[in-house]
Amino acid sequence: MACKRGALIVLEGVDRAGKTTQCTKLVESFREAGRAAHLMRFPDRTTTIGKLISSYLENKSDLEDHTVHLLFSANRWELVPLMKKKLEEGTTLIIDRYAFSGVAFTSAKPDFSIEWCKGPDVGLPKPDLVLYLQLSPDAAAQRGEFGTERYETSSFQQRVEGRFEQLMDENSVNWQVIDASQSIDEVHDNIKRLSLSALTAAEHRPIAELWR
Ligand code: NYM
Repeated sequence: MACKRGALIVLEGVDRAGKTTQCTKLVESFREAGRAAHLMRFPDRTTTIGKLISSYLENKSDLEDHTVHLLFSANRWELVPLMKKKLEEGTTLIIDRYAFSGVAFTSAKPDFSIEWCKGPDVGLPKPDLVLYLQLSPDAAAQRGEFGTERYETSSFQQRVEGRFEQLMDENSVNWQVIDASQSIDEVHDNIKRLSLSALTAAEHRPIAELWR
């Protein structure tokens, strides 16, 4: 590789753990430190596939469970050329949810195995770091009511949390667990430190493939 590549950093966690706030702060702090950084989120609701997903999440349409799983994955694959271009140009990508949410949410439904759910995402660009913002269901509840989107119930979120925990048992992915009950600034400081060291480690390594 001629120049240093950017790092692929993913934030995951149950709803209301603070992922979106922390992604925005992390991009700002990278830029302030003079490092190119770009924020992405999945689902990306702006594409044609993303609009189908958004309508499903807003309960405006119904989709068969396998079908919507494949659409979430397709929504990541359609952004892969852009992701690779940015990484190779030296831009660090900070991503709000990725394939781990895909697997955790679908496999929280009845009759879906983790193995089947991973299939369509095998080979995606592998994150250099996955930060899991951990927050107990009680602490999450104190942050306000759930919204009205699909999956936003405490019983479903608890099953999702269990699936994330199963995914974190695998050591092929660089998971780091962050206590999301701390203040916004404390969480940010932890995340920033881990992200900067992931960037240094990634700079001269080729982009790997997820779950392969
Ligand atoms: N979600 C997200 C999935 O079910 N599968 C996926 O692959 C991804 C990326 O969509 N409840 C779920 C998790 C969330 C919802 O919400 C997206 P938000 O607020 O846009 O992150």
